[in-house]
Amino acid sequence: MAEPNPSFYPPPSHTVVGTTLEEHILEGMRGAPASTGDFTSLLNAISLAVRIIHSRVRAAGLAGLFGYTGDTNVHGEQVQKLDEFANEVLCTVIERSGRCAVLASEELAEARMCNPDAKYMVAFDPLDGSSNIDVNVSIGTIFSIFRAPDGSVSTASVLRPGRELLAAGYAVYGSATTLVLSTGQGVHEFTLDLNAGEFFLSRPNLRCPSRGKTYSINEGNFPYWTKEIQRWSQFVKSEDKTLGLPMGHRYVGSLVADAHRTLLKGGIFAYPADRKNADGKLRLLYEAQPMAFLIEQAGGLATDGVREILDIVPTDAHAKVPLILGSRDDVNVYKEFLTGKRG
Ligand code: P6P
Repeated sequence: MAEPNPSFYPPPSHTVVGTTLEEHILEGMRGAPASTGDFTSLLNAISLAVRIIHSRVRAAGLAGLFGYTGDTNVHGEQVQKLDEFANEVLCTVIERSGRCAVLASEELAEARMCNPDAKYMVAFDPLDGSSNIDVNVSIGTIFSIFRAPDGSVSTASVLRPGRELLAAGYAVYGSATTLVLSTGQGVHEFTLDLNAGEFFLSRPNLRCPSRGKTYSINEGNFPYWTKEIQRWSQFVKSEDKTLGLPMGHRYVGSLVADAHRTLLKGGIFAYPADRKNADGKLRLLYEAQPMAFLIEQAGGLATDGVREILDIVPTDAHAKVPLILGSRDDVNVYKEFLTGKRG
């Protein structure tokens, strides 16, 4: 029998039952002041939604769920049937949990009040990477959890800097369905056991290497970038073995897939501003903030090129921001090109 993969924790063959997502959360909450179980219930609700979305994504082709609904969302983008389904599932499960005061979604024009007495607020991109749905390339769900303000709460309450996040995570619907989560105590990966229908801890304490071998950016936007970003793009493709150049290019076109690879292997992901998207394409509240929280928890960096993502306050639920994240050394080199210190 092949030796168990040492990167799994602990090797599945050496255990009867692994650590479930709920056990991991409860272990992290043990002794936490005033832990009432609401946070665990909310994360369990999100886990349930991810498992439901997983099952539909897997069967989308047979369930006639590929393609478009014919509607366009608040961003003028055509809504894919699976986008709408994923949004409905998350909104329903999170609202029913009774643990959420305000929810914000890429697929909702405005943030939505739920239980005004609840302690938490949730922002999510229900199905990131829609353009890849019909071609069977990895897509994902991204979410983040804030504490609701004491006293009166409104839909604007969710417009907070990422520094205030309590938790963030994403699911990758790939060759396996994995859920990567941080509650502020490191980053941990859970893998869905299809037979048990449960997420089990597969890789705890993920760390982003201080530098990596790949850069991830849509090179098709080269003509629209500033000169500084064009110079950085040419630098990472230049040949200099002492600097480990050229870097390899990897770009899936799903933020979740590109960010997950960058977190695990190191390197840099960049979706900068350009002449087509003056503020970048990715949304601050439910894409950049959760990814920045996770990459920083794993020892990496996340910036808009000048400011750290977690320091930026969203002006509205769908505000966009340039997003550059990954290994500290690689992100700092990018920033040096952007500020003219290099190049
Ligand atoms: P482009 C997917 O549509 C998405 O929102 C992110 O998941 C991804 O990183 C980005 O857009 C890809 O955009 O312009 O390269 O296709």
